[in-house]
Amino acid sequence: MTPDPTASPVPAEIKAAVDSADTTLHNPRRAVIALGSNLGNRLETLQGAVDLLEDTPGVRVKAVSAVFETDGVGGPEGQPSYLNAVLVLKTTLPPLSLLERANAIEDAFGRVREVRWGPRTLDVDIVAYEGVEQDVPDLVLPHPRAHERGFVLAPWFDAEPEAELPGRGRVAELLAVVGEEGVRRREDIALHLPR
Ligand code: PH2
Ligand code: MG
Ligand code: MG
Repeated sequence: MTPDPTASPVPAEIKAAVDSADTTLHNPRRAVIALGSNLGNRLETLQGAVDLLEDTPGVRVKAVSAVFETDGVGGPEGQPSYLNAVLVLKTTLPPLSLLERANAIEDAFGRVREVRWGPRTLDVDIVAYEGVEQDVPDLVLPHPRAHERGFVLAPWFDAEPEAELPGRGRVAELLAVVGEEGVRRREDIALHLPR
């Protein structure tokens, strides 16, 4: 069927309403995810999270950092050390849909929500989503503590040396300020991109 050239275009306000009701975006956006685990088989869990993210419709994992062994920051004294890594994604999911998926992946690995900053099988945090800066109850973007956490900045710098944290500046500079104490790159283990 050929389009009727005399048909009226969709009014802008209707278009806007349809777009905001849609759960997907048309252009993929760049998102940065931090993974952390300090209970159970930490490496297997992190790889499982990478695989489940890649299996998500509307998500492609574009880059995976090296794995870092890191001392626990905050939380109970003497909690076991973490494995941390950072992923760069392209996604057509809007931020809150990506967050829902991140939470579902944590649940799939038996995450129990108890002590704040306490030990966990899996933590999947959205560190940044394009240049978005927002402060809404469920999701603050960028992650409000990313700029001061070596366990996020060191793997992010590894995955994306030129990266910028929206509103905070270059990851390389933030990492130089924070330093790498308590953050050790593990040369003996690695995560891989699915397929
Ligand atoms: N996550 C926390 C609290 N403390 N410490 C390290 N080393 N790595 C983490 O991923 C981490 C933490 C809360 O999300
Ligand atoms: Mg976290
Ligand atoms: Mg979290």
